[in-house]
Amino acid sequence: MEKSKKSKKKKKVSMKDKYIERVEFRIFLIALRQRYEYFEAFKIIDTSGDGMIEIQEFLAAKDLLEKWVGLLEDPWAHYREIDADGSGSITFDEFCDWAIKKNLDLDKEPSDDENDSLNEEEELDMIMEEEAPSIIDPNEHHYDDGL
Ligand SMILES: [Ca+2]
Ligand SMILES: [Ca+2]
Repeated sequence: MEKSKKSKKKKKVSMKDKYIERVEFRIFLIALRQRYEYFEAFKIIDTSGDGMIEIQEFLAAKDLLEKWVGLLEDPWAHYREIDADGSGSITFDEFCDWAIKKNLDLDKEPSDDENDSLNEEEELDMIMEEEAPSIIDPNEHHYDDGL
């Protein structure tokens, strides 16, 4: 029986690339989390659930919005500002653009729970610690004779 030497093609990835991947993944997680929080906020304001915030919904959510961004002296002006394309309704993308511009901090939500000990950074670190071994370990080659 002849064993032909198969030339195994293994992806060579330098540690440097791995590191960049890790950093990018982290940024991705932060962005994803932020967008998720904005989406949750958007859903609360969009009471009709049609994926758009109309002026009535915006005005009804004024108190909530003021918790996030401070006093809205002229809600109509803010509404027009968020409705960037002037369509008369606010889409999630428009809401996101505005929220990012305002650096909306949704952690200001009413919660008297002062002792949630983990901040966002620490939570993400924990996620990364769990993910890291399988992503990073260069000695792991489980893909030998697959395919
Ligand atoms: Ca709506
Ligand atoms: Ca619009």
